[in-house]
Amino acid sequence: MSEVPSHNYPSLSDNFSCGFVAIVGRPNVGKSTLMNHLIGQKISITSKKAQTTRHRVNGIYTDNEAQLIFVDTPGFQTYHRNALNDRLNQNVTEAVAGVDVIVFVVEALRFSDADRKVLQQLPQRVPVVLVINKVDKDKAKDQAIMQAFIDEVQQAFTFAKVALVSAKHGLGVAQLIHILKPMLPQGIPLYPEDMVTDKSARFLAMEIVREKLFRYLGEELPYAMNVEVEQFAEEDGLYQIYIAVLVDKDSQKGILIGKGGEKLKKISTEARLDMEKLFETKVFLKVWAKVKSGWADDIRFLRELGM
Ligand SMILES: Nc1nc2c(ncn2[C@@H]2O[C@H](COP(=O)(O)OP(=O)(O)OP(=O)(O)O)[C@@H](O)[C@H]2O)c(=O)[nH]1
Ligand SMILES: [Mg+2]
Repeated sequence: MSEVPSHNYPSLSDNFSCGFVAIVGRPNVGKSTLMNHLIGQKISITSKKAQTTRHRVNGIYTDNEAQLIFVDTPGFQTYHRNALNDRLNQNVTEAVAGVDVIVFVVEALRFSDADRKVLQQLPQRVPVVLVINKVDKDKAKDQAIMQAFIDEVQQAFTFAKVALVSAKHGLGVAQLIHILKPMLPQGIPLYPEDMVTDKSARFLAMEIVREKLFRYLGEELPYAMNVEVEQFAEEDGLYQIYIAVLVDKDSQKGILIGKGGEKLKKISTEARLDMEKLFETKVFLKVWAKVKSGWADDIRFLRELGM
């Protein structure tokens, strides 16, 4: 954090705080859904499938007391080893290294070895807030069952605080911000107050297309694909975006395009609507399929994609 004294900035209160909060947890516990609700905009993609998030995404929350810079991370992958998973895990380790607070997310009434392994990766000196998500689930409404669950998780680790939320419904999210604020160092904001992410529109466009692949294609396929922005231009308030979906084989290309081109059309329309909402402008979007085999095991190629 910057050490610049706050009295250089007369418009800010003397005890303004600003800091980084990493959101970590095993795949699919709701980390990205939580971050989107914390900052009030959908900048991190979500889906029912594990390992939706591949990149670190910063979401920025600012009010008149504090600026919280949330770092959404890929779900920590403990089972399968390949170049992509190693890179995802490395992303998580790097993301937690310099933060002020860690938010460790678990799913209500599910605490598995995969969750425990994430806890073992966390650095020693950073305070960790336990966030129990998905408390809207029916079983979680039983107080005795929930208390037993909280006790079980707390036995595995010494948490600084505990919060119960339903990220999907926005429950407990304001309370979580309230818990986090006093845990941050005092300092001036690093970003302008109206900025919600440090990611470019180009990156967000790519992520939105990836989300639609996760939502509209079968179980395995989205993992065998990646997305590349070939062109991104802005003219007279219109965004013109050309995006290639990289697949391993011709057969996958066929599934992506679908009968009569319908699947790809659906993906492209849904993505465009999301982009228009996020960018608050008209978008012309062209999405097409491109065969590039073996990308998930090619470290050099992952680097080219910025992963
Ligand atoms: N019932 C319920 N479902 C939720 C809640 N929060 C998230 N989900 C669902 O859980 C699934 C995973 O959500 P994500 O936010 O993508 O999870 P993630 O932890 O970011 O997943 P990865 O990026 O793959 O590690 C989605 O289907 C969400 O809609 C919640 O509070 N209640
Ligand atoms: Mg995610």
